[in-house]
Amino acid sequence: MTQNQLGGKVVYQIYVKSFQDSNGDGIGDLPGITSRLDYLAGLGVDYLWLTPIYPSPQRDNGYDVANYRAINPEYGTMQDFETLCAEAEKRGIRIMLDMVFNHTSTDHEWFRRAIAGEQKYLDYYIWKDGVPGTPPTNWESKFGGSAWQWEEHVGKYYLHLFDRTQADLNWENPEVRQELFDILHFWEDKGVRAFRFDVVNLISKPDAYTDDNAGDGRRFYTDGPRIHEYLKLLNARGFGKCADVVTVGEMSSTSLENCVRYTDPAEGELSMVFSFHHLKTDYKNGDKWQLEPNRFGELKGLLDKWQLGMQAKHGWNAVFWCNHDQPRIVSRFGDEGQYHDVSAKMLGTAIHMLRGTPYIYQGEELGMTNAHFTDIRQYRDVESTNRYHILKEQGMPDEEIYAILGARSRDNGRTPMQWDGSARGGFTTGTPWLAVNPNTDTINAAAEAADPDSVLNYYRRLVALRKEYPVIQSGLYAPVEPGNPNVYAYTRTLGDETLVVACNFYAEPARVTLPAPQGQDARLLIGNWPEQPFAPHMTLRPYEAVVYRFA
Ligand code: TEU
Ligand code: CA
Repeated sequence: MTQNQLGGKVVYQIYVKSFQDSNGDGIGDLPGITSRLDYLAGLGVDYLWLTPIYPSPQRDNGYDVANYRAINPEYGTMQDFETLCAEAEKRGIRIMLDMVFNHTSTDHEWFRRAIAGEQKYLDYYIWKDGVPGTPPTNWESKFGGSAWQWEEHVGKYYLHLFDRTQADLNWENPEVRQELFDILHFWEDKGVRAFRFDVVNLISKPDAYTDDNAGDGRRFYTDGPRIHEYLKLLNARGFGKCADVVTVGEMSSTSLENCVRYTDPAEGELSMVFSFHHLKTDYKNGDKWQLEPNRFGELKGLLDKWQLGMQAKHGWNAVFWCNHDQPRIVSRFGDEGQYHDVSAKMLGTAIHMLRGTPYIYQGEELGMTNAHFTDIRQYRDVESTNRYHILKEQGMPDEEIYAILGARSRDNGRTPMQWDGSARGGFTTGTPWLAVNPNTDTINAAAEAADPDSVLNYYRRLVALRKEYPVIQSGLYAPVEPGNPNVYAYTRTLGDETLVVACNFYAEPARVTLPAPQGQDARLLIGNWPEQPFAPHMTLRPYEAVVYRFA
């Protein structure tokens, strides 16, 4: 698919476990998704990215895959999957599957046969000599603790960049690569034409394993030595033969230079990438577990840098605020109180007018907020529960830990979808696997569908505008007032058409100076406050967003 075509698409992410339960067991499932397709078609989205749907012990909610060619029985059957695909297709929607190819669950047959001593499968993973208690290097797992686990049956350590039940695959081994490409073929034979590749820039490990004296080890394996070679192989052998396949790589701690190469069509690697630099401007010293007010200037600088850098060199961004690993954006950069709705709409505007392919994460289109749990027993996420214990051991008082988890835990983004105002939000008739946010009584799809001024109806318009205006799909991006301390503004230009976008990120009125193309009329395409006419010097109201089109 060309970048101009990608610019006309919108992807909706479904966290399967939390979207819609159909059988009362408290766990979202595939028939549940099928039952909500009309809602998704009404939003106007083109692709549904489903987080992993495969059998898994669920230590990391499916990112620990035990079998890549089947459906987790909790989520349904292969027949349910085929029904979902067919019903989606009737509505012009395609399914995007999540491929976790950096690691498998230690419950996967390959790992089991490895520890049973089969050499073929030992070579599927990364083993290093050592003695118990002294790991081969000081690398840290992204979920806390060492990245190495002693395996007594083998008498060696294996590498796990994530949980100890997520063993890293050995991409150096051509048999491993072929196995993974064959898995893509299996799903392509079922008609799947879109894939998201989990942490795919971590698959190429260094030749030598040495201590990292300046960090957690990531500099040795992030965008690793053979990464471009592997992605070219993945493309050529895995999906390159399918026409119109769409791929997105999740890139952990990556660089702009690498992302240009990952997505330039001439390189033959991926369609687009997720990068996360713009979601770390409220981390202190890069540490997610230390709270700090958002550095707005840095956020703007990063958005400008990635928009300009990618467009200058044929790169293509996935543009987004939210996913299942991030807190809710309205709680983070917006307002949960009096400005809830306007701030949610402003944040949506800032993303949806950008160059790239926008992603909407379930519930974002409703303005869903963080969960703010206050008891560790309410948390389910392995990263959050690990961190709780680490902070506790450091002597941090509970109150402080809950303030951190309440702002940063991945479970904030994972509470069940709020379909209606009933106690369980219409998500389930049983006990939900993770508590429903009590604010489902006011923030929910049923109420918002009935309110023309809701966040949901605003998101519908944002999606519809992208379909209608080529300038949104493929116009050139240029920053406006990069030094403005309160307003993020930019233009998009295509031929003699110009869009002027301005977003006030604060609860106080803010001044902005906007460019006014000569001899053309300005029309407000969308805004989140009662309309004010365009002027070169404007005062934006709290969290106001405006998009003017000059033509
Ligand atoms: O996440 C990769 C990743 O590095 C982060 O988003 C990570 O979860 C976060 O930084 C921790 O603070 C992907 C998946 O999206 C995530 O859900 C999985 O847990 C992870 O890979 C392992 O498969
Ligand atoms: Ca269920």
